[in-house]
Amino acid sequence: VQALPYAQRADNYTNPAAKELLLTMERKKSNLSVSVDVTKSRDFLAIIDAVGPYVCLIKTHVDILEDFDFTLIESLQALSKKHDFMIFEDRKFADIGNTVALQYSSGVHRIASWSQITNAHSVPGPSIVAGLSSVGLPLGRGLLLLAEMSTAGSLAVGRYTEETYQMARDHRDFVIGFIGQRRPTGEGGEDFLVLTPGVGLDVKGDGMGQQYRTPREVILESGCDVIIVGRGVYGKDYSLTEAIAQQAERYRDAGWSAYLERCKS
Ligand code: UP6
Repeated sequence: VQALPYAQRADNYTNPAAKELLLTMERKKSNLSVSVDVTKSRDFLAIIDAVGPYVCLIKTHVDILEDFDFTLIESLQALSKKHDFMIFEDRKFADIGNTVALQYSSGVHRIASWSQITNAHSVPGPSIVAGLSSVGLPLGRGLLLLAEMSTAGSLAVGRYTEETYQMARDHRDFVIGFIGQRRPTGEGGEDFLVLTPGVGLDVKGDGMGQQYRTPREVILESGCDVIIVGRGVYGKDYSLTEAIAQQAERYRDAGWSAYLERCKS
């Protein structure tokens, strides 16, 4: 699977969000997702407008925004049209089916109404997929399961990770892949998307448990599909939009050249 071009893999999915992501990656020649973890709407939109040309996917944590209101979602959707990227709310659901269905559909954020892709921890077992699927599947949304984490000492290893892969195989209509650090082994030939956070070109960690690997390690050596980069792209001064755009371009180029090399192998 990993040697195939992204666009060709779109046919391996019935889920519309998975197909659209793979086709967007090919169209934009980008396997970069920027994670926009800032607290002010103004910075949030400025960063997205700056990195938009270089990304296939914008990853959000809308619960971080201190001035969130729903009109922000309209602005985000306008930028998604302008720059041709998809939207992934990194909500990391982790509760019983009934509760996650409510958290996904309702509340202040109404995530299911705008986020084409979201994710969940597998810790509650398959009922979390059933709960989220009851809301997301009719809307054509896709779910990623957290199979592994980038943090030092993560408990998502070994049997937990393997059982997470199995949960995904049992729900291929809605579960389109994983947040993880490598392509699953022991696959039954299924195609899954692997989106990988903990990516940085300049530093190895953040002093709070985060661990960074390079785009080349992630895409070429570990067979993952999308690099997710946050602070490596926008640093600490969000007003430097030109520098932010340049960093996004640098990560886009690093991710894409690793992918082209992988297609040759
Ligand atoms: N994230 C990780 N590691 C995981 C799962 N998710 O870092 O295993 C998310 C974080 C953050 C982003 O919640 O939004 O990816 C990484 O940001 P950074 O590049 O600034 O470290």
